Amino acid sequence: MSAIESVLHESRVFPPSAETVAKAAISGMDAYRALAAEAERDYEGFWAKLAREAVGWHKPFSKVLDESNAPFYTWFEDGELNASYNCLDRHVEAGNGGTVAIVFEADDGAVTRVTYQELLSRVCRLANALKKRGVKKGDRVVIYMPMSIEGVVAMQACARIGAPHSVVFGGFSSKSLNERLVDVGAVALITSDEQMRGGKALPLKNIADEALAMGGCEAVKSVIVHRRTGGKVQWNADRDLWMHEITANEADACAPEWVGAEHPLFVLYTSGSTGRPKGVQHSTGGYLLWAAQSMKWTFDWKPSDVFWCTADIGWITGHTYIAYGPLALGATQVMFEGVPTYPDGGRFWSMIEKHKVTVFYTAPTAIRSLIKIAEADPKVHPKSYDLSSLRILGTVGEPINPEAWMWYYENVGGSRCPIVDTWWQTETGGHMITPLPGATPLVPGSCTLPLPGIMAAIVDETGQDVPNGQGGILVVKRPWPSMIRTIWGDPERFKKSYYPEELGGKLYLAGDGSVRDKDTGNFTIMGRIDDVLNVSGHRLGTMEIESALVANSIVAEAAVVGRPDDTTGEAVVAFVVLKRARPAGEEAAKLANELRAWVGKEIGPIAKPKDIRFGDNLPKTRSGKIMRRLLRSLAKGEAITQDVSTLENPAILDQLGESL
Ligand code: 6R9
Repeated sequence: MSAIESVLHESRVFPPSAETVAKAAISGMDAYRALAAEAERDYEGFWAKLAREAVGWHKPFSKVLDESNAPFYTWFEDGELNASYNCLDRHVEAGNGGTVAIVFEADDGAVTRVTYQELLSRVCRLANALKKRGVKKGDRVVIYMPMSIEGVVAMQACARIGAPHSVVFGGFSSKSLNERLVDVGAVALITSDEQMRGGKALPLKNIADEALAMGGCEAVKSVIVHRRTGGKVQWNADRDLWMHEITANEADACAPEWVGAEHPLFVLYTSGSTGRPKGVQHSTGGYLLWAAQSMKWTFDWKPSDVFWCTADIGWITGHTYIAYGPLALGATQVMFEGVPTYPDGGRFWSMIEKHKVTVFYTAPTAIRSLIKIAEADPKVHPKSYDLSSLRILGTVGEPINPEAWMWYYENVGGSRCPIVDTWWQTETGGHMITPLPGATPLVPGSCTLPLPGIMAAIVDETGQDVPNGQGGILVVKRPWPSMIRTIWGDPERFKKSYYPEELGGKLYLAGDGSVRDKDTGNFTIMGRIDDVLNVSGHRLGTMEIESALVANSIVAEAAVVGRPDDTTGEAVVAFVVLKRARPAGEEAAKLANELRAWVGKEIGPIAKPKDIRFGDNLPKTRSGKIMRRLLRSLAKGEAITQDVSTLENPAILDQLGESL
């Protein structure tokens, strides 16, 4: 039975305990329904009230939602604010400067704590140093850094001077970094000498040098380097600057640059259904509002909490639930540099114990890999640690299979902590569909119900509502404050991708399939309906990987599909036709490894195909279209039962069915 079918037949329900309900801010389903009804009744009033409460405005807004240039919606447009002021100064001014903002644990276990007061000083120093190098409001700064306090400081410093940042995940290759530097038109790059993960050093600065040398990014005048390991780096004295040197003599204060609510806070690249990644542009006001509010609601956040989100700052989850949401609330959070399996598979559990984490937010892929390790070795089983500090668990990034959910619930949460399975996307800015810990009855594998104010629905290919129990396309019917504003430099692509004419042009198309339960209306996500794969919670476009493969001089043609995988959710399978004869045996294995390494270089290690199959050709219709559904069956090792009568070359299926 597939995971989806088992969720549809899932009969286990876990209502929150009376104690959890009693202590929660949104207490019980009636409280949830009342908020949702308020949003239905007076949509703009609902959001305006939240925006006044959750955000500190330098100049209050008078307009709420403007739909006149749909789908380029604007929110709170005439209001002015600064995200960094909201995340730092506000807490210091309220007398909470001594509260620990970040408890940072390095790969080797060293712990550093930074208070709000210290964080503010560090952000101001870097902001001043950036200004001195000519970086000003509206200029873009690319950040290519490991998980570090300095990474958050860099993001906040950009926000402070109104320079939109674009964080590039440290696992991306020089080519991917170059493409993003060029596309966003960066004037500065902030990086580190090296990144430490699992005891290994990765030379970020060298990769950054390579990216800059590829050209097209001559606008980058300064490269600011954070010294993490002291490892050897190349130095270009005209361009490179040590972060510790340029911040040493700067002032601890830097007046925040007040920006309009619609001023872009950041651009974050994500994969779509074409070969070119999309620069998702977010606003300042609407984004910050939802980062704070969704953090408060979904995690039922309280000042006494120790929050830990394990995502990387290179992804949206690390933006909203590390760099902005927790700081906007004045929370104390744990931040981790390393990997969950180093020095052993008990690292997460020992860190929860050590730092007395109360709210823990991670990805299904991490849980699945830790289940395997824990079940094989009792020493690193969560039951061998004191996890009694935990009160809420969360997951994000991909569907969680009910068995992994149950394991997480019982072994990590001690059958006492609600699990919030949060469905959302880079484009949505924050949580969209998720249980509320003190209200929603939990169903393993279901993200349950939309947050108040989020008008999620399921429609057919023409945009008509489908009844509960019937699968369809997940859409959002009304704009919401933290939504994507446009694709950087490509408004037409924004319109076509997210507000397609086929659905009537007014529905936000998420790109996921979903179904709602007949009785509860709970949503279950069935995965992407476009050419996007989800490998370990990372979004990868099949076209991007295909373009990378055909860029290799020995490859004539390539087609990439996903295959279900027990640990990573989906795995990348590539079908490749070479310009030379189809290789076999050892030669095939050697070439497959070369191509894997090639994709790692072109995009990054996360995109490496798990399985490569060579053929003399690809299965094509007489009109030359690659039949991907056949490739998906072959990738899974299934017998072909589909109609192949339109296939030009049926014999090819036998060849492509063979794994190496
Ligand atoms: C936050 C994030 C978005 C895609 C999304 C969907 C999948 C995310 C999920 C989930 C099922 C969940 N996804 N959360 N699927 N249940 N709780 O992951 O953003 O990297 O843009 O990915 O991830 O397919 O469309 P992003």
